[in-house]
Amino acid sequence: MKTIDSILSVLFIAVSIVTASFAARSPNVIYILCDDLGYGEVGYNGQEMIQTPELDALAKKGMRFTSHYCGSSVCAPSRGSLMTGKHPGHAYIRANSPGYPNGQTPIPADSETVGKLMQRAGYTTACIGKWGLGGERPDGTLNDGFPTQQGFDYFFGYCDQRRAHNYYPEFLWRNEEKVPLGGKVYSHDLMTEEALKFVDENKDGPFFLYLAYTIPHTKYQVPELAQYADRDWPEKFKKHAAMTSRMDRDVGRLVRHLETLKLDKNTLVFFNSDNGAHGEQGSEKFFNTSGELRGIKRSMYEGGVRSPMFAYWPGKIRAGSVSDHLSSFWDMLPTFSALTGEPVQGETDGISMLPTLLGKPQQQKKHDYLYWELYERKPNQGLRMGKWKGVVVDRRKGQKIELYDMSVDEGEQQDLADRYPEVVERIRKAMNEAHVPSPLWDKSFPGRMFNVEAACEVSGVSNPDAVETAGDIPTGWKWISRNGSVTHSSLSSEWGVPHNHTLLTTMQGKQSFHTDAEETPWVMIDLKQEQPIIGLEILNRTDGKSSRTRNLHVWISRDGNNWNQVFKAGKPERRWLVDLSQPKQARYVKIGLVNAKPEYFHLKGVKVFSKSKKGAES
Ligand SMILES: [Ca+2]
Repeated sequence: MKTIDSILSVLFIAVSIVTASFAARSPNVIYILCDDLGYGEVGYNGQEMIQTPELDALAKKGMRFTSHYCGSSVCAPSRGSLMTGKHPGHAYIRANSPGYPNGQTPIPADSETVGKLMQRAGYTTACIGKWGLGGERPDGTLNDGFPTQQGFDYFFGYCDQRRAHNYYPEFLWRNEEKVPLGGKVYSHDLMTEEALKFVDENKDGPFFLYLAYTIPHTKYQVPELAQYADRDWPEKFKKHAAMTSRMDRDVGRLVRHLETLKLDKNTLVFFNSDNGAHGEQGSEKFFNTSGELRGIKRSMYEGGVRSPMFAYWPGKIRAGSVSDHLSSFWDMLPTFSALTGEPVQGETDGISMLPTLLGKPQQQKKHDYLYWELYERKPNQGLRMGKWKGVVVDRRKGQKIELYDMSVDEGEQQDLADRYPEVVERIRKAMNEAHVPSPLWDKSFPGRMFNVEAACEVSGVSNPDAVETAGDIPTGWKWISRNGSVTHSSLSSEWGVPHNHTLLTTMQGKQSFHTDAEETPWVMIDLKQEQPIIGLEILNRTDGKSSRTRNLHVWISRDGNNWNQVFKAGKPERRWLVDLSQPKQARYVKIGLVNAKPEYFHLKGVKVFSKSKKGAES
C-alpha cells in the first residue's frame, strides 16, 4: 500500500511538474482593443486633458510601441486583420460594409483566426465586446462569421457595429443567445464585469481574452462625468473624457484582478486601439487626440493608422522599454503562434514580434513594408517602407503617391514625392504587388466600391432588396433605385460628393449628402431609364437636427428639364413614405427643401420604388 502511495505521489509530482512547465510555456493572453482611441489620446503619448493614469502606469511598466499600426483606419477591416493575420491587400474584409446586410459582412467559415489558433493550442478563448465580423442573418439564424464559430468558446457583446454605437443597448449576445437589457445598462460596464468573471472562471488557464471595448467611439454616453463634471468644457467633451477615463479605470481593475489571483506574471497583456481618433464634433482639435500626427480615422496618414499599443508582462517584458519595430495587427496571429508553439494554418502576412517583446531585437525579422487599402468615402492606400511612408489620398483621382520621410517628418507635412521619384516608384510597385483583387470591394471608381450582391451571397441573404426595407412598404413595391445614381445636386460644401452607393442602398448608414445653406437645396437621382414610379421611402437625418428638414418636396421628370411636384411634406418627420397612388413614368427624381431662409439639406437615406408586375396584378 505504502509503495502504491509512493508511486502515486511520485506520479502526482511528475504530473504537477508537467502541468507547471506547460503553464510556464503557455501564458494567458489578454488583448484589449479600444475603439477609435487616438494615438495622442493617452497620457503616455502626451495627452494632457484626458486622464489615463492606469494605462500610463502600465505602459511605463511594459513596452510601448511607436511604430505599431492598425489593420486599417476603420473598424471592421482593422479587426479582420487582427483576427486573420492578413493585411488589407489580401484580407477578406477591406472596409466597413455600408450597413449591409444586417451587421457587417461575415468572415468565411474556413478563416484562420487568432481564436482558432489559441483553441488548438489548448486555450479557453473569449471575445467580450464588439465583434463586427459577422452575426445574424435577416431570418434570425447565425452566419459563418459569428464569434463562436470563429474560435471563441465564449462571446459576450455586440455583433453588429452599428448597434455598438449605442452604449445602452436593447440586448447583447451571450454566446448565441440575446440577453435583453431594455436599454437600461451601460454596456461597457457589463463588458468589464464579464471580463473579470471570465478570468476568475479560467484562472487555472491557459486562457485568451479578446476584450474589445467600444470606448471612446461615439455616441457620447457615459453614466457619470466623474472628474470632468466641473470642467469649463462643452458637455460632449466632458463625456468623451469621462468615457476614456472610465475605460482606463477598468483596465486598472482588470490588471489588479490578475495580481490578486497571482496571474499577472503569467499573463501577457496587450492594450491597443482599432484605428485612429474619430474626431467627432471637433474632439480631435479640442483634445489633440492624434497628438503630433496628421489625420484621423479613415485616413492613411499616421493619425488614421498608427496605434497606441503597449504590452505588459511583468518579469518577461522589460519595464519602461520602447520599441520602434515596424509592426501591425496582422503580426498578432504569428506572434501568438510563436508564443504557444501552435502553427498558423494557411497564409499570413504577419511576422511574429515575440523576439521584440522578449527583449531580443537582434533576432527580430522585419517587414519589407506594411500596406493598407481602404474603400470608404475616398478610397485610399498607404504603405510604410523603412523610413518612407507613401499615401494615396483618393484613388478615384489616380494613384498619386505622396511621400513622407518618417525619420524627420512624423507629422507628414512635407511631401517629397517630386524629390525622390525612384522611392515613389518603389512604393508604387510594392502597393501593386500587395494588392490582390477582392470579390467584395473593387476599383470601379467612382461607381460602387462595394459589391452588394456578392456580400448578400456570402451572408446568406437571398433577396438584397428585402434586407434594409424596414416596416410598412406596401406589397408589390419594388426597390428600383439600387442601381441608380445621384447625378446632380445643389451641393457646394466639403461634405460634398453625394455618394451614389450610400444614398441609394443604405437606409441605416451615415449621412448621404450635405449641402451648403441654400433656399432650395436639392439632390437628384437618375434611374438610368424611364420607369413607372409608385413611391419613395425617405429617412430624415438623425443627428439631432432633423427639424431642419422643413418643407421637403419631391419632383419627378422624364427628361430632367420639366418637373412635376409629386409630394410636399409639412413638418419634419423621422421618415416619409411617399405614395403616388398610381405609377407615374419618370427617369429622374429630385428631392429638396423649399425654404424662405437658406437651409442645409441632409438625409439619411432614400429609396425609389416601382410597382412590380406581380404586385400590379394582385
Ligand atoms: Ca473603430
